[in-house]
Amino acid sequence: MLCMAGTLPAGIRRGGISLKRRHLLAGFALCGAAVPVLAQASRDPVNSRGPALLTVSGHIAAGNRGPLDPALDQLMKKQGVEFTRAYSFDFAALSALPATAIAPTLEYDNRQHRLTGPLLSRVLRAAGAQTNETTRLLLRAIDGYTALVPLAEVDRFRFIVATHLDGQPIPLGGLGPLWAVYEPDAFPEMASKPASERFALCPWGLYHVEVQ
Ligand SMILES: Nc1nc2c(c(=O)[nH]1)N[C@H]1C(S)=C(S)[C@@H](COP(=O)(O)O)O[C@H]1N2
Ligand SMILES: [Mo]
Repeated sequence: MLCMAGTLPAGIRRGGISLKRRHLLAGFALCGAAVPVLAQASRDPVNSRGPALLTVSGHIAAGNRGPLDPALDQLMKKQGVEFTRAYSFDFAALSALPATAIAPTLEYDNRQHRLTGPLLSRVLRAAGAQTNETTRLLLRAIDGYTALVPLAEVDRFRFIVATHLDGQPIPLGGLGPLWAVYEPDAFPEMASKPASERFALCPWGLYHVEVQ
């Protein structure tokens, strides 16, 4: 549509702009009452929460949200997720946990990139996960990709929940906003695999973890 605007006669473009201005002014008039509400929201820790980016369910303590809502939790419902309680993190909650940095060579461009975020085991602790030596984690991504990883491996390979790639938040539509990832280069048995096989346990677009 932007390209098409460039082909319109100048008069029509100006008309478009003034229409937008009218629209904006009308918007301001209507928004008068909303301003105090916005101000209140930014002071209220509950209402100022960002969207949940990661939900942890399964063997956990009380959690911080209710059961899966089959009406409104559509993506999880479609992907067969079920829970009666869960703990969800927004971006701020994940960023508030101590961050670890890794520098794996990525298979996509064969280059080293810096990834930072909390250790997955630290995230699980914050979620109240109840774990033992037989615990496995089902890591689930937005596109339905899943990886089942023993907690022992998550600890040994120091998996992180990456929130930043080369210092920038990771886009949805790219590898983010969260990526369960480790540094294969740091482990001889992984580094010896071809680059295309080192990241099979690393769902990008991670949004759900089931503690089994
Ligand atoms: N969300 C998501 N993560 C994923 C995958 C995927 O299909 N979706 N594929 C996995 C596999 S098998 C590998 S080898 C690497 C690279 O796969 P990709 O090219 O599909 O990203 O990412 C892993 N993580
Ligand atoms: Mo793969």
